[in-house]
Amino acid sequence: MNAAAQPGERRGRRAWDRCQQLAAITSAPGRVERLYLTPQHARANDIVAGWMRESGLRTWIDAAGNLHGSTGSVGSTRPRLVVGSHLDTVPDAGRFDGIAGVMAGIEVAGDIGPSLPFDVEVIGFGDEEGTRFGTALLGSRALAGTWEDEWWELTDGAGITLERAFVDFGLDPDRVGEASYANRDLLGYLEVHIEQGPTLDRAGIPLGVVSSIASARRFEVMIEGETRHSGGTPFDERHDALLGAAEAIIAVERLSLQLSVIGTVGRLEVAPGAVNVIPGTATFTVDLRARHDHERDDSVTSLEAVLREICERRGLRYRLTELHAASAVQCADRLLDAAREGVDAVQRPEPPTLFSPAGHDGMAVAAIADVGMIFMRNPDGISHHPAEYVSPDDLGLGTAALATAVRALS
Ligand code: HGY
Ligand code: MN
Ligand code: MN
Repeated sequence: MNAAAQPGERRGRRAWDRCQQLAAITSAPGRVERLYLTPQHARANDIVAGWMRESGLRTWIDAAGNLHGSTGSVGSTRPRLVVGSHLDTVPDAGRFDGIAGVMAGIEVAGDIGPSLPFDVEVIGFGDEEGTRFGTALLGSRALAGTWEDEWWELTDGAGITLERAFVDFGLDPDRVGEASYANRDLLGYLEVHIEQGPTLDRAGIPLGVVSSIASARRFEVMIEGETRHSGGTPFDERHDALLGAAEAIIAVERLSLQLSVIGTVGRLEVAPGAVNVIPGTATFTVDLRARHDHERDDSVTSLEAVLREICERRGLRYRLTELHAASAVQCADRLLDAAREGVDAVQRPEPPTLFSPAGHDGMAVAAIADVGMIFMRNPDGISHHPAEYVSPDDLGLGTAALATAVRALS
C-alpha cells in the first residue's frame, strides 16, 4: 500500500457518481442505450467535456466524434500518453463498461497530469461496441488511422448509412482522416475497465493487469430456403431456412467446445415470420473470439464447412458477411510493468495477469501505440447487462492504480 494512492481513491467516488449520471443519457427510457453518432452521443460528449474542463483539461471533438480532453496546450509538441475508454453502450447496457475508464482517466489527468513531463490525453471513444453499425471500434480505428472507406455504406437498423450519420452529427466524412494519430508521438495507451468475467471476483482481488486481448471476428449469416404453406407442404418438399439456422447455431456451440474459440449467436431474425408460413430466410450473427488469430480463423473454416453441409442436405443457400475483424493484441511489457506497479501500489495481493476475452479500444489503438490495461473487479463478472457493477471503492483503487501507472511512465 502506498499513501500516494489516497487522492485517487477519493476521486473514485466522483468517477462512480458520474457513471450513474451518464446512465441517464439514453435513447431507451428505463434502460441504458447510447449509440454512436446519435443525439445521446452528442449529449454525453457535452456532459463529459464539461467534467473534463472542470478538471482543467482542454477539450475537443475529433473528426470521428470522439471526445478528447488534454493537459497539453494547443500546438503542444510534447509526447502524449493517451488514457481512456468508450462512451457508447450495447442495448440494455450496464453503467460502467467503458464509461468507468473514461471517468478514471479524467480524475488522473486532472490530478497529476500537469506535473508530468508529457501531455496526458483522455479520450471517450464514440464507438467501441459496434451496436449501431455492426462494425466495432469505429472510434478507435479512426484514431489509429485504420478507417476503411467501405464502412461508409454500413447501415443502422433504420437504414441510415454511416456516411449520413456523420453528416447528421455535424461531421464531414471527407475529413475522417484528421482524427488519425498515426503520425503522433504517443507514449502509449492505458485503459482502466471493469473485468467482464468473474476471475477477480472469485479470487477476492480488486484489480488485475491484462496481458492480452482476444482476437475477434463477427459475421452475419443469411440462410435462404423457400417460403411455403405450413400445412400443405409435405416434409420432403420443405426447405426451411430456420431449421438450417437452428442446426448451424447448435454447431457454433459445438465448435466452441471442440476448438479454442468462444462463439456466440446473439441475434436471429426469421422472415416472413408468420405462424403458418415456412421460414424463407433466417439471418443470424456469429461472434467468435480466441486467444490467437489462427484459432479464430480455423473456427471460421469449420463454420463454413458446417454451413455448406447443412445447406446441401436441406436444399438451402447461405451467405456469410463479415462484420468485424480484429487481431489479438499483446499488451506491451513497458505498459504491463507500469500497470503492475500501479496495482501493486494500491492492493496487497499480487495483481493477477488476465487474458481479456472481451474486446477493447486498445485493440485498435495497438496499431499506433503500445497498449496496457488494468481490470477492476466486477461482482459475478456480469456485463452487457443492467446489473453490471463495480464498487466505488474498487473504482477508487483502479483510479489510484492508473495514477501510479501513469507516473511510472515518466
Ligand atoms: O464485445 C466486446 O467484447 C466488448 O465489450 N466490446
Ligand atoms: Mn462492452
Ligand atoms: Mn468496454
